[in-house]
Amino acid sequence: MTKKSSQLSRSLEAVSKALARWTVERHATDDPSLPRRYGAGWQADWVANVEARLAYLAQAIAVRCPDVFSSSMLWNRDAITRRDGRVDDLQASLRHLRAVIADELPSPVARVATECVDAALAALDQPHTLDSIAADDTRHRNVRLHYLECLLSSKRHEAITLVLGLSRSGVPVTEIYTSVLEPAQAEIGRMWHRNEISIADEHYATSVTQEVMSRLRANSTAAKRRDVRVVAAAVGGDFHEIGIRMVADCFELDGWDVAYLGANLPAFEAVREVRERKASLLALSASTFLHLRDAGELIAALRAEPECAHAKAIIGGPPFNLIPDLWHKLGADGHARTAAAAVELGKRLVLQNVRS
Ligand code: B12
Repeated sequence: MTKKSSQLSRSLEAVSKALARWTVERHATDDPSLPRRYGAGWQADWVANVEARLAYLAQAIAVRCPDVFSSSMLWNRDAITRRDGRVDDLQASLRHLRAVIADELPSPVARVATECVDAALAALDQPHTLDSIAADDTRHRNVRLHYLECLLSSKRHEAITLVLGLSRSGVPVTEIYTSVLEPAQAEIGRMWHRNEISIADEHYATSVTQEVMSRLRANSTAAKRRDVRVVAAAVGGDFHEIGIRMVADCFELDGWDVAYLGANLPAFEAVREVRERKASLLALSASTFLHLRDAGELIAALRAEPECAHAKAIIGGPPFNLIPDLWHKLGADGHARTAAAAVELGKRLVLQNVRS
């Protein structure tokens, strides 16, 4: 990510409302059946939808990664299909958006933006489904499916008892995080996205998982303390806290001195914390594509702070698990798929010359 790509991204964002309006006007002229098919108020809804797509496009431009926009549109297609919408309307809307961008924006931003839209249109021509991963991993498969069933049927006590039982049988917390809680939450996300469960169902599951984590953490003992500090947080604007909390817990269980600062941490605070705590590592989480630019800018701010010159920055979250080289585009020192793997990565980056 560069200063220029960040500026191009913001310049697109600054005019996104107008672009969305023009796109919908062109679409309505081209397809007079839209008001009849989508009903009263359709135009305002469509403008909001196109604006939301432009937010993802702005992120793809910031990190110079068309896959970010393609992935977001495939994800959008999945949601539309599950809500009885028509994928050909999405495709037509993207073609009109492309034409508006090409006609109305100056060439530096138009060039990168149309490249991303073309990549998304090509991706939408290919088949793609969001398959459940809940049954994939064979480790603790039955407990995982049972836990998920408890979350979906409001059996909070049973969920807690189940996981604490697994812990008592000797399974390490890090393994329970990776093989039970994380895939269950991912499946909750998939079902929510596909309109199979409500937002309230997701909130219920998330609160149970947070409680389970607190109980597990209280019952576990950390390894011998290492004299090495890590600051762990999710980027400003990102409200997802479970992933980064798991990362923080795993570092702590491994003996690191951890400052867990939760979700939605403003960039200047993150840099200040790394500096003042003399941390060797910043573990940063970004759970949606919408937070990539802020994450990249935070890492750039860390690099620009002379007193943090020694600190390494690692990053993770669902977007980085989907697009393998995304972490590199943001200027991070590394990425790991899971909290347990984050600790191994941290050790490699920071402890190579330090006795552990
Ligand atoms: C719960 C949830 C929420 C809750 C969060 C509440 C809370 N207190 O945390 C709320 C309701 C706030 C929420 C909101 C939104 N969400 Co949400 N959410 C989820 C959900 C279902 C579960 C998240 C979770 O707990 N995961 C479990 C953890 C353990 O997994 P994880 O985050 O992947 O973390 C692991 C690894 O990625 C890695 N890792 C994580 N961080 C780090 C950091 C480092 C340094 C390293 C090395 C590794 C690492 O280690 C972790 C443990 O192994 C996910 C689904 C999913 N697949 O995760 C969607 C999901 C992340 N949300 C999504 C979206 C789109 C949104 C919204 C934009 C929805 C909307 N339209 O409003 C908003 C954004 C709000 C905001 N500003 O942040 C999408 C993101 C899609 C994308 N690619 O952009 C997902 C994937 C759902 C989906 N399938 O569509 N969400």
